[in-house]
Amino acid sequence: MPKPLEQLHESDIERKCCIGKVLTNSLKHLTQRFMDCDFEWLLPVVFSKSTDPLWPDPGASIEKRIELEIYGETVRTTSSMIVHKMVACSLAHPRLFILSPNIRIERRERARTGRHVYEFTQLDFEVRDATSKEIRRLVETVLSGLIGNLKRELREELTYLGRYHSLRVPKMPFREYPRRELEKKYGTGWERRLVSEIRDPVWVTDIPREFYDFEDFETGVWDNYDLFLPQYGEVLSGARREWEHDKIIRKMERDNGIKKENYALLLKLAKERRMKPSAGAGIGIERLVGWIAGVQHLGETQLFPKVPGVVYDL
Ligand code: ASN
Repeated sequence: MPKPLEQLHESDIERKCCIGKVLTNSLKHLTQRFMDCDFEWLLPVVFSKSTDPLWPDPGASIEKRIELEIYGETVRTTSSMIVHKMVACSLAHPRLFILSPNIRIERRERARTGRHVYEFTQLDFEVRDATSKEIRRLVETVLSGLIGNLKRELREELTYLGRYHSLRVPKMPFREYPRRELEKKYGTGWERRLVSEIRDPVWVTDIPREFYDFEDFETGVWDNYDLFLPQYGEVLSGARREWEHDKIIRKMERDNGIKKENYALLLKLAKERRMKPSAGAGIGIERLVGWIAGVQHLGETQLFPKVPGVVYDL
């Protein structure tokens, strides 16, 4: 289990500093690539009336949703900036990204999965009128470029972390697996099997989840995608989005437990036809860096670890 900074020995701190270098270089590379592709860089929000419901989502396991009152209004801490991204992309910036802190109070049983922390950062981005395929190609280019760059610039650190030789630049395009095929082959436990068998990042498409991902009501196919890393699992999820009012309403009503009043502005904009088609994704930074650095627990990528069920001083 990751320890807080003040309890680390010298060699642990040295390792932490190598991981820190991987983090800094990754953020530098990723943000630069997005800016090179004409994306605007937005600052994150922390409190608002609308945040990601994280429901229904096969991967979600939230112990507590944080709601509090400010100025006589109920607000929630950001679980993802999906609603803000869709609105910003429709009304202002056709290409945008954010380094967004997400708070997801995961069940404490997830302390030892090594793959969950209750505060993390997403590089979240959205592109007006984009197709899913365009987003996937963009991600592949950016990630392959990142690995190549880190192997050139951080040879010493990656060697210290034991990752220089095992980390390879993934070949493009990455393989794509429709979720239904994986279910046929491996059953409901497909995620674990897939992650243990792959040697390079792969896409999984058509995953039933939250109302904002596009679903073809005729075929029942979802136009969305997750990126899975060998051993580490899901590092990104994204989709083409819903933008039509009636469809969003239908999905919210179907999703038992979604409070429409929490999405009043999104629904109003959709009703007024001000929401536009877009597609995007969010990259989990700690998961990406954790895979690159080869950590046992994602808390190792954080100087102040946020392990489910554990609250340290800082
Ligand atoms: N960032 C994700 C997306 O763009 C949403 C999420 O984090 N749940 O689809």
